[in-house]
Amino acid sequence: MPTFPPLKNDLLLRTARGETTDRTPVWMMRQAGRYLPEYRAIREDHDFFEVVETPELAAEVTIQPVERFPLDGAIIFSDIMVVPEALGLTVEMVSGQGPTFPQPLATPDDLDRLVDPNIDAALGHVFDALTRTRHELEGRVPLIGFAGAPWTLMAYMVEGGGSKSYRHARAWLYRHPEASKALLRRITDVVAEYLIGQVEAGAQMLQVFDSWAGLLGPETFRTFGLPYLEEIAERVSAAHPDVPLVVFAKNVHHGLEALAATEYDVISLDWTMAPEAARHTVGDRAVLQGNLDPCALYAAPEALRREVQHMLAGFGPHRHIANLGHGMLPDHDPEHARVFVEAVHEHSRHMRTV
Ligand code: 1CP
Repeated sequence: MPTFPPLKNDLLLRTARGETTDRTPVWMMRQAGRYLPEYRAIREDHDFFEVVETPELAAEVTIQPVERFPLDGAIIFSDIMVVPEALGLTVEMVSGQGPTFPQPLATPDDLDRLVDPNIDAALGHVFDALTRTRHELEGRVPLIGFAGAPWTLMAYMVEGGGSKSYRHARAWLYRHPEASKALLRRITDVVAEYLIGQVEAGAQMLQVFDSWAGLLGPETFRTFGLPYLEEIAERVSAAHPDVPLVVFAKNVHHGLEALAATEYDVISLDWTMAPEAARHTVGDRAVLQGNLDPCALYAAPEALRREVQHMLAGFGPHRHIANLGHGMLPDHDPEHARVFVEAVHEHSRHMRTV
């Protein structure tokens, strides 16, 4: 493994490991990206995948929010779609629409179009971006790596892009259960190896995004979601037991207890979940992350500060990483992101003194 500058702020990692700290760490999902003018300036000259595939640009964009706000983590600038690409599918980033697959998986026969990738060849650009970013961060904050969860990636690969209901992908689970499992298995193998490679390239914490897990029912989640999430955590923690693992299974109210029994150290909650109830369900088996409604960032600063205070009170001072309940939105005002981050600093210190 390469050697890197020593970490000056390890609040995020210590909290993820369950240690008590004198302030709640904070970062924001999708903290780099379109709401930042400095990101849009780079995108004027470079298309999305060019930024992702050029380590200098990816590092610059990853660090932009860290330069601007007192954050406790940096998440590598990339996308969950790099894994379907590595598996041989073409992904286009259509402006205003997000990722699009010109030839999605229509029938089980299409699984023959997938390739078994050489991870270093297919995803080496992400590893290079991580190594470069880790150096350029100079130990300011830990670097977070990530991947999409198997079900969420399958949803895009079958549907062909973003969708409200992902009905084609969900239809597969009932019409082609064995082919669905074969697909999920192939994605799982790549994601596990990819995440292990990310640690070896410099990632200090890893998050698995199951953004569309909430479209599954309790039983379909237990069959097509959870086992693959579990296996990823087992394989990554066997290789790197000290690297905290975070799972974000959006809207999976029914699955918190099962997630708490896995190797994930941190469970990231969306804003529809009550922190007190989640704490009651998971007990001390996991650290919680989240979960301010991203739309609270549209509120006036005073109202936003009250929302942050209320959220922090719900989680309590320990075993909590402050974050949003989902990602930043492209029309968010960066100054309101600042209010969010600074309010976490202020109120979480205050909570420990009263
Ligand atoms: O034009 C642009 O600049 C593209 C916008 C954009 C950005 C900035 C996309 C397209 N992806 C990203 C970066 C990205 N994606 C990051 C790194 C930035 C950071 O967090 O700071 C991360 C972690 C992701 C992860 C991601 N991509 C997820 C999981 C998290 C979530 O939001 O649920 C998902 C579902 C995607 C797919 C995706 N990529 C891009 C868009 C617009 C979407 C969503 C499409 C949809 O609504 O289905």
